[in-house]
Amino acid sequence: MASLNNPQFGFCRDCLANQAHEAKRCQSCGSPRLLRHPELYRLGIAHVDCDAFYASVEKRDNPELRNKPVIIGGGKRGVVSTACYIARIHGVKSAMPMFKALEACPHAIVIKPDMEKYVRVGREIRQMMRDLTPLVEPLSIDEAFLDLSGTERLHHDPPARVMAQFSNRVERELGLSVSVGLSYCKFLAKIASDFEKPRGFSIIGEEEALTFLRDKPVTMIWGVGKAFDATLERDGIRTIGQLQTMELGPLMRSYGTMGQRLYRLSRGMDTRRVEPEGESKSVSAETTFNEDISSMEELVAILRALSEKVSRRLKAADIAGRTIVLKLKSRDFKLKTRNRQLADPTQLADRIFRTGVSLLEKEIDGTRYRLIGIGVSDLTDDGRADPLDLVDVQATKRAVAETAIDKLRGKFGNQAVETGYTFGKIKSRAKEAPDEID
Ligand code: TTP
Ligand code: MG
Ligand code: MG
Repeated sequence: MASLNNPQFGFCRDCLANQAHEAKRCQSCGSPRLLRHPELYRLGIAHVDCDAFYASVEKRDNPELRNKPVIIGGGKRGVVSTACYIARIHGVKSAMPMFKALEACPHAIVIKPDMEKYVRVGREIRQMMRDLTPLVEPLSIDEAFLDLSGTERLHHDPPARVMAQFSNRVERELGLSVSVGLSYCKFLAKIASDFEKPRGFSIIGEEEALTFLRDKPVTMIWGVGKAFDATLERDGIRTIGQLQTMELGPLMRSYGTMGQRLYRLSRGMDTRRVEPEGESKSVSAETTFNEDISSMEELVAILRALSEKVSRRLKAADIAGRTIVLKLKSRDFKLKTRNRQLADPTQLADRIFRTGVSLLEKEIDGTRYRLIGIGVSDLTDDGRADPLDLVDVQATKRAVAETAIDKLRGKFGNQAVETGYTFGKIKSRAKEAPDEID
């Protein structure tokens, strides 16, 4: 039947059966969740975002919470991290002060965030994404872009069907729901995923992009935050449709490079690629001194503390990186960066530090430095970090020691253990005292 290949007829999100005509419900399973779109089988860029992520994880793990309003938050800042969709009906929102949230929804159950658990679940979801394509670009703990264009032969299915199966798999295997946006570019895929949350699947095609965007607020454009929105308001620009009527030259004269972005995105022109993790991001720490420093000994002590800070962040996010980057700024504000690639990704302070020291050694020539920083890039979370070194027994011993120190710090706090490098050395010169390191 030719009609089955006609995207207008679409398929059922629940049982994936092709639909033979424009019925309201699936002809096989009766589900109303049908996907139809003229470009259904041509679009390959998806954005996935979990629904009420932290709250959904807690509900999954405690079924008694299922039909109750749940707020995740509290802790030091006393704000809402997220609220389940039941609590949202009462007006509870992310970032709201907890007392306000409880005014709006007094019977809500408040749960402290369990970040370790959410990071773990986020990784499980990401792994399922990577089963579909290597081109997965995480944006945060609960969302990512996927580029599925060109995977049709691998999956024997177009991206739309692959993504529907993906969201079913996450529900079945992880007990969580996601919303999917499918388009031809990142900008519109991200907008689409937010469209019919929760359990949504929205499609924005190339043909409809201009019309779709016309009446939307300029704040929908990536990069237009509060301050820039105020600038645009001052200039009388409120909708994306207005930008569609403006030429590139005047926009760039008024807003510089941002003008170019306004010009392109307002017209649905977005050629940004989906960049898999590790290509552009890094984790780093740096410090500026009160007085410039030229001595190796003092710089090494600071480098150790910074390496530990970077390592703590990597460990907390459960990621590792392969390239170590040393950054130095001299008294005359000249910036130097030096980097070295390791054989395996690391998250160990010891390896970051030792690599940093070997890079630093070559830069000690009497130059007075005002800033030092150390970072790790080429990030990955694939679990291949820091294999025990069979050749360098000392390195293995240090790695084991570091794991033990981490455990102590986990129990007694970061100040419980100071290493020989940092002990008592950095308090005088560094602007940020080492005990400020989180
Ligand atoms: P979001 O994806 O923005 O929100 P969400 O998943 O809770 O809900 P939605 O269905 O609208 O996507 O953020 C993901 C998680 O990040 C969220 O569950 C909690 C955390 N978070 C905060 O801690 N503070 C915040 O202000 C926001 C927005 C999110
Ligand atoms: Mg979310
Ligand atoms: Mg999100």
